[in-house]
Amino acid sequence: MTILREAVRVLVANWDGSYTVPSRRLYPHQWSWDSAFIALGNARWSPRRARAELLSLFGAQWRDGRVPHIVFNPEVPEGAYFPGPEFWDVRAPSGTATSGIVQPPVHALAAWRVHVGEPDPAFLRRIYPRLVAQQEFLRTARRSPEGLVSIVHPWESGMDNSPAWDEPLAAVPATSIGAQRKDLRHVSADERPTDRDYERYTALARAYRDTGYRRAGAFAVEDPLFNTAYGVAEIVLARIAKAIDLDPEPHRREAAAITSAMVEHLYDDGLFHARDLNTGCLVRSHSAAGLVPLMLPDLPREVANALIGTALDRFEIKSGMLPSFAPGAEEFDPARYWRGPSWINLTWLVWQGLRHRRSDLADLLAEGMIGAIKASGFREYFNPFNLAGHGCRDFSWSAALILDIAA
Ligand code: 2M8
Repeated sequence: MTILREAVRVLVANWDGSYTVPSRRLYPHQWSWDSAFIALGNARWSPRRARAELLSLFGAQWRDGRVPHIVFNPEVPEGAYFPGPEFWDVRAPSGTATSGIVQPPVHALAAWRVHVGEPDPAFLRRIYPRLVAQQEFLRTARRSPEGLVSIVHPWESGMDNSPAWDEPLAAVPATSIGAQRKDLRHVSADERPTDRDYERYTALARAYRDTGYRRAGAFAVEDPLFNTAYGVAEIVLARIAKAIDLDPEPHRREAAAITSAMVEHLYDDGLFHARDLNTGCLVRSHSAAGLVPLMLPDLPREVANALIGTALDRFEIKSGMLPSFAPGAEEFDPARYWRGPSWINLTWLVWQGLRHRRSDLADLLAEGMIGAIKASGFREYFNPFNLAGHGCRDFSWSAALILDIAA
């Protein structure tokens, strides 16, 4: 099948020797959750490369267990990406320059799938303590009184300019960044966050940096996608622990605790929502992040059924496409980044959640993802109605996850 050969071509072209860049020009370093999705795809044709991808990312893990959202390649000129290493001004114990924030912890799931594809207990033994430390960081540094994990920057959600962040971000004072943005050299301004968004992203990151990456600034939310990733990681860590003769029970208990805390505090009226820690209130938006908890196997049946109803009614997934924000909502924009377009990784997460609940709908999403790529190539995101491609071309996780879906 040509599309699969093409997917491998994209991943080979974006490989940098021990990891894969998300895209050559727009994102020329290693990104945390991108590497997990890329490993999932690489597992289908080169398990060795998949293992290397994850081990190289965890090579930049901090002493406190955090896995930075960007690991900078010292050979890429400072001016190639903003904000670069000089802005973040921090190094991992390995000596590599990194950012100081994190991304959704989907890595345990990737590590487990890589192992299932080609069993390698030595790899599992090597990565398990690192995955545990990643969770431990979130549990200790980011745990809220409700038992949920919080994020301190929209970049940590992976869904940077989602309309869900408009309200909590409004509390962040914007500071001018001049003409430092590099993304607009590669992608049209209509498809990216606004300058105002960037002023706030930069102000928030600077404030966090100035506390030694310890204390949250004006943005602190509990995000359903992030908490689901955390919970799924515990479920998978239980499997990994069992496979290497360790006790799976603590992981099972943690997964159960996070599932019930999410249902209690983040669920309302057919969708999970983020909760703003500064106001204590739910941010009632229409983000598809609220459907990702379908991945949690112990979700109460009535909650799972209500989410599926929402996916059908408000997100119109019968079309085969999952918009990142509900099309009927005022803020919806089919072409602007995380404000409406369909993304392969987000769709993949919901697809995972539907596979064992409604395989008919999961199949529709799989066909939709393959159809979008056939129509427009391995683009970063897609208009959910006419499948027009947006953002950069030859985007790694779009290629990687197609390999996983088609396998
Ligand atoms: C996007 O985020 C980066 C900042 O981390 C950016 O806009 O420069 C997001 O789509 C994020 O989820 C993704 O990991 C990253 C690289 O693909 O790009």
